[in-house]
Amino acid sequence: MSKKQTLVIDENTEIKPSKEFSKQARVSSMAQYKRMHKESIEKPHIFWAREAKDLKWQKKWDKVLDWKAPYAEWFKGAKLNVCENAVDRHVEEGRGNKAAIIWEGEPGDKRILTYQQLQREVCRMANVLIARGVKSKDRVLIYMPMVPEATIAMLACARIGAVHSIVFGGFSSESIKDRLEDSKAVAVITADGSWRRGGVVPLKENMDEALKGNDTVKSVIVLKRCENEIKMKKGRDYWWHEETAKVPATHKAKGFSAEHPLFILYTSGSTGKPKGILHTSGGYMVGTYTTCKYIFDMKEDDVYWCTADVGWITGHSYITYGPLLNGVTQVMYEGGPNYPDWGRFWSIIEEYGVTIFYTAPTAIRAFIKAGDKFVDKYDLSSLRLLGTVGEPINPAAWAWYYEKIGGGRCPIVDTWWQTETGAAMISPLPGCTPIKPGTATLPFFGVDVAILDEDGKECKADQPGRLVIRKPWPSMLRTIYGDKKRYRDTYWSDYDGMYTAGDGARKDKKGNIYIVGRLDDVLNVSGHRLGTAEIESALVAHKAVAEAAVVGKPHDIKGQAVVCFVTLKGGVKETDKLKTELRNHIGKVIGAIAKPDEIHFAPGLPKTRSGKIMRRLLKELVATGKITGNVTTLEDTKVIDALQASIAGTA
Ligand code: 6R9
Repeated sequence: MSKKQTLVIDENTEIKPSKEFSKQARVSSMAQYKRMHKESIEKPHIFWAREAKDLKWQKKWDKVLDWKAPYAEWFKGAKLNVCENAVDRHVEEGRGNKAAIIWEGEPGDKRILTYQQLQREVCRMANVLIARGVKSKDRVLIYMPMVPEATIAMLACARIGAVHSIVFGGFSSESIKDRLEDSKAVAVITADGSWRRGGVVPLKENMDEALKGNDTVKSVIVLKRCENEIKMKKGRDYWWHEETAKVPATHKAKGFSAEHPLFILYTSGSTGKPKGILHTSGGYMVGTYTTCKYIFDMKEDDVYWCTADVGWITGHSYITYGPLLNGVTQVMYEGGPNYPDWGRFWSIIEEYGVTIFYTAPTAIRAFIKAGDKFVDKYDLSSLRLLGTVGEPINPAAWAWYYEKIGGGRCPIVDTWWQTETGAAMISPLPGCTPIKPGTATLPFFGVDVAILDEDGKECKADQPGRLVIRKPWPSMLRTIYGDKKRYRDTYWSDYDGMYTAGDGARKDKKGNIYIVGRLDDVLNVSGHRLGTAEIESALVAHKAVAEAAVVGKPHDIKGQAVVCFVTLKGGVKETDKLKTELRNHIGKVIGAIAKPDEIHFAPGLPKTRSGKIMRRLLKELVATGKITGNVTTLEDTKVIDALQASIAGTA
């Protein structure tokens, strides 16, 4: 054990960046960070114009920001092509033969795509989409495994001005169906299947089910990945390899306006229906580019790896767009972290010499549980910077990540952000910010963050409140697709002209921000957002269920586990078989990630006299096994005894 590893890390540990790291970083002192942050808040037009100059604009903007709360226009009047910036620009600048994507499939197959090859593949797919009649602003639904073609599909849409909407490969047919209906997609890009922990996820079969009764989708492009048996519908379904063979590998990237829609990504909110978060081109491009440059300190020689899936916002901003806009080499991996064993990630880092590694706290906790022996076999000395995202990281996991993976030498950037924010908002800058377990530390450039109490007053140090952003930022969401009212009501109605994140937070005396967790009915399970209302509506759609309430319970590895309380219809028997059926039913309606950890049958749910389910009591019950909180507003106190007995397993 090295000397560094004897350091005891707890929540009070503060680690300053090393001199070596600071020296080579873009921002190397707190004074420089403060100066730049001040300028970015007070003179956003100057700050962002300077950052945007690194990128290629077919026509320059007339105005950096036009803000009529809650609607922002960034880089107004400009014309650009995001795909041209992520791909062609690097070929033009001499990076044509540099590896853009080093990919490893779960079964062990490997591929490297240079920037030039990526350009040719993207152009081919752009030409295929055009040939299939896809036009600017048309929506294209992508349901793909973690293969380079997922990135190629996204970039091809961006190139022709079509709007991609990715559905995570773990979501079910019914989830796809909802998203197809809401976005009125005209085309779909998918694959026969996807490898996951040695098995095949039947993507095309799920898609076929989702497309039943659909009349907007005219063509489905299918990548051959697992060679599993699938059906191809004549006149609708086309093979990726056949279509791309028919078209040229060149395509001229046209400029689109800066506010041209780039993608829709659905995320969970506090009601049953997922929200289609809409992001646009110019601001999102500048936001993802700039955060990668400063937070991940991306340099020409870096080998960067983000372990997210392109189906989530992290995969959009920090696999597809940000890293490619910065022209780095990145690693992409298809499968599970424990396939064939828990050493897979570390073997990939050793093999490709990964320098920057970005993952989620839930993965870190799972690695700790699996044991150090899986890490010890590998040489991780290429790493120089680590990142986390998705949920608060507990000090024990932080300490293990810092010492065991980072060898006590790599800064950790704990990045707080959301599907809605498009890019990281609160994070250390690795060359200057002192890092501390459990805090995402300070706001990024252009981010004016505050923690407010219910009356809109700023909270004092250490007092928890609601996290808000007081000024617009380039990569912010522009609306909820097709629902402006919901956009205003959800994000902009709590405090005048300010964005409400839905998270509770507190600031310490030094200004470090600690995220306490969601204030709404959104769960964070293994870093994935799930709405309790979505799971409840899936449950009550089952013929045996009369009523259901879903709450989160603290979980060592996942962060939160899903716990359901279910009241059955009269005459239905409470059996274990039915519990299994309900679990599978949720899996079918939403996707496997939503399958609950516990289902409890309850003769009744605790309700207020006005009929509202008192979730706070259920939360307390699952966390502690008891209900001690105020129950005076409860309609029927007898249900409490029954619930406590059911949790204790004595019912
Ligand atoms: C990027 C992403 C957003 C919610 C967010 C918050 C939680 C994300 C975090 C974090 C503490 C961090 N969250 N990063 N909490 N520390 N570094 O995860 O987007 O899927 O939309 O989730 O995740 O609660 O509000 P998304």
